[in-house]
Order: sequence, then structure tokens, then C-alpha cells
Amino acid sequence: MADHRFSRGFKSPVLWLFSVQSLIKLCLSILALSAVVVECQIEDTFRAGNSVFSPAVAAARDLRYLLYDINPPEGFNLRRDVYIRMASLVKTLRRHSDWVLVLPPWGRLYHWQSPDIHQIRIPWGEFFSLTSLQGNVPVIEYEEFIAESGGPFIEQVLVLQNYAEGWTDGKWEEKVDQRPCVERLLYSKDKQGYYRGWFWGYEETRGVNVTCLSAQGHASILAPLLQNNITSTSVMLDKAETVLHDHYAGKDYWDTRRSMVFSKHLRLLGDEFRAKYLNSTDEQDQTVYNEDWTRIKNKLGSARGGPYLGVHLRRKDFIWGHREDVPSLKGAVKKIRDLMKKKKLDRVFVATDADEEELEELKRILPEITRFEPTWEDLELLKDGGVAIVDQWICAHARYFIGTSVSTFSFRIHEEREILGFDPKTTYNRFCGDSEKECEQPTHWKIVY
Ligand SMILES: Nc1nc2c(ncn2[C@@H]2O[C@H](COP(=O)(O)OP(=O)(O)O)[C@@H](O)[C@H]2O)c(=O)[nH]1
Ligand SMILES: [Mg+2]
Repeated sequence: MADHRFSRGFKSPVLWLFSVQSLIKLCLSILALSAVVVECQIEDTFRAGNSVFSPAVAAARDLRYLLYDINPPEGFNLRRDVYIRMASLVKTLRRHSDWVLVLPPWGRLYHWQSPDIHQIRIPWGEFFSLTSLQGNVPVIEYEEFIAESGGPFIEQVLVLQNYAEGWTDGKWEEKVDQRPCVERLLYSKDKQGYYRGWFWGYEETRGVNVTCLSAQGHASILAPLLQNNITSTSVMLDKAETVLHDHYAGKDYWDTRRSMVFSKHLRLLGDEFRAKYLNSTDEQDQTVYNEDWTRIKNKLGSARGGPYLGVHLRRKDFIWGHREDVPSLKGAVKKIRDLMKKKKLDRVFVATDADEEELEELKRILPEITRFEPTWEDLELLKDGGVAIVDQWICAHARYFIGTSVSTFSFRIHEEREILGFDPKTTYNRFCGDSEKECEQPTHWKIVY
């Protein structure tokens, strides 16, 4: 089937578009409602940060809030990884007191370049299921934090940084120390003596105190300091990616990762697209999903996947550096054709961030390509982040997947497929550079339940 008909610039079938658009609108409008439902569903222990509590109630419970932000150039999927580290830290903190993780609104990401759409102050609920996140650790949206904590003030901002002197004696040791700021602070004092900064585009937010903290080690090394040395109710860690995973790919890592369920409207869109253009449904493909992530425990090899090859072809900054592990378009298409033949798949779904010029070339040399290309109206609703998630969701359901070397976008697809229960052979594959000699394939990280 020549699926290039559904590319941008060509008209998708009117009916499909209509149903998809109204679907998204419906889903977005019930998002607000579902936040209320969420509150009714979560267990008592996880009610900690929910806005059903007035500021007075929150104060009476001695709630403490952990906020965080990440170095501006980092992309969406590395940010998802840092969330896992912060969730782990909050779990550690909660052994002693009532901490809640405040979700940093999405926005101003370098890769979100679609013009004319508003892409800041986006709550997590637009991309992820809050109920699911809350089934792992208590989280609240930033606006709930403002409402609960009685004003747009963050009492203590800690800017994480490496040690100016690097590793001493070439020895790695875990440590944390309050130190002078190594780089220029991205916060400045206003007339009232409060700190102003980016704060996810919330101009009225102010920091009461900002200091730098040199940290080297896993996220939970910050716990004693946050617990014992800092008394502020709200603490924000900036450049939170500085600290590492407590235990990469351990049980706690996977609990948090599994709780990062995509929002239902995005999953539905991906599913509709699969059914319409890729002859793929959960029943046929043995990928039936459970809304409750704690109940998903699929055996590897149980998922069959839709009758198409899923491809993540990362371009842009990955080719500008002429990295040797990234193929030319021609090289990629050659590999795609090989795989389609070998795996007896006559459809190929490609997720890519290629620019217009490369896209044209790609369509020319791979005319049977299928892509998810929303209309402008869809894009305005989904935003670049939502479109990328739909791309990931569709790749996650393919019978066979191949991604791009060291792309966190591809890594997140691996994890999604691992959760769905695919045979690892169909997942941990990547393109090789045209003249790459040792083309090491991605590592299989098994879920620890
Ligand atoms: N829709 C879509 N966006 C992509 C794709 N590949 C990359 N991007 C965009 O580029 C960003 C890449 O940054 P990041 O998520 O950090 O992944 P990484 O840089 O590949 O490790 C993504 O977040 C998307 O915004 C793709 O296949 N589809
Ligand atoms: Mg990136």
C-alpha cells in the first residue's frame, strides 16, 4: 500500500481527520475533569500533594515540596530520564517525611520548533497519565503547587554543578558540598531582593534564596542534606541532571519508568493510526494494554506486534556532527529494505526529525514510507511533544524495531517495547554508520518487577 498519501502536504481522509480531531479535543477537555477523578482514585498515602488540600491542610501535614529543572538544551527524552532520578530521590526522602514531587512544566525545548504554536507552561497531564505517575510516587503539577503553597515562591533554589576541580586524584567518590557558583547564575535579584529566573515561563514565580551545590554521585546522596540541613518547605534542584540514577535499571528505576504511561488521548491516536494505516490492532498483535501499569507483567516474546517495520531515524544535530555511528539517508534506506525483506514486512513506519529537504529525499527513495504527519490543527492540540509520543507509541508496537545509536528517543521506545513484552531480538537494534566498523548493538535492559 502506498502510504505516502498520508504525508504532510497530501490530504488525509477527511473522516479520519475529523474523528481524530474531535477525539483529541474531547480528551483534552476531559483532562481537567480526570484530574478530579484521579484524586478520588489514588490511595490515601499518595494523596499527599493533591490540591484537595487547602494550604492550611498542607501546612498542617508538614508537606515539603521538591521541584526541579534541567539544563535548557536537554531534550524531552533525557528529561524523562531525569524524572526517574528525581522520583527515586523523593522515595528516599519520604522514608523520613512527607515530600511531594512537583512536576516541572514542559516548554521552550530546543527541538520543539513548530512555528506559531504556544509551547510553554505545558502540564505533564498533556503527555502522561497523572494517575499512573501517582501510583508510583506523589506528584503534583506546578500550578497545584502554586495554589497549595500559598504563592509563587520557591524558598530555596539549589543549582547543582560539578566540582570546579573535577575528580581529585582521578578518584571517583560520592560527595555534596555547598560551593561558590562555577558558572554564571541564570537567576538575578529583583528590587525586592527575590530571585527571578526562567521558572518554566511563570514570570510571577520568585526564588527566595539561590545557592550553588557541587554534587557528584547518585540522586539520593542529596537526601541527608535536604532532610537535615535545609528547613525550607519548597526546594528546587536546578540542573538536576547533574546527579545520577540511584540504581540504573533496578526495580525502583523500572517502577518509575513503568508508571510513565502516556496520556490516553495520545495512545488512542497512535492506536487509530495503527489500525487505519498499518493493519495493526492490539488483539491481533498481542499487545493488549492494561490501564493500570502495576498489573502489566508481560512475558518477553508474548507480544507479536503489528505487521510493519518500526524505524526511528534521528537526524538534525545527530548528523551535523558527522557522527560515524549515524547512517546517510541512502545507508538507512538500504538497511530498511534489507529488514523488510528479511522480516517479510511490506510496510514501514518511520519516525524522524529529518528536515524538509531530507524528508523529500527520503520519500523519493522510500516511496512506500508511512509517517504520522498531523495537520496544523492537530499539531496545535498535540504540540511537538505529543506528536513525538505518538511516533514512539507506533514504533513501540511494530513487529520489528530499529532505532538510532545513543538516541534517548530510541531508548524510550526500547523500554516501551520491553514493557509490552517483545522478544528482545526485535527491539535492541540500531542503524550503523555507513563506514562504521564495530557496530555495537544496544544493550538489553530487563525489567525488574
Ligand atoms: N516527532 C518526532 N520528533 C523527534 C523524532 N526524533 C527526534 N525528535 C525530536 O527531537 C528531540 C530529540 O531530543 P531527545 O528527546 O533528547 O532525544 P535524543 O536527542 O535523540 O537523545 C525529541 O524530543 C523530539 O522533539 C521523531 O522521530 N519524531
Ligand atoms: Mg537530546
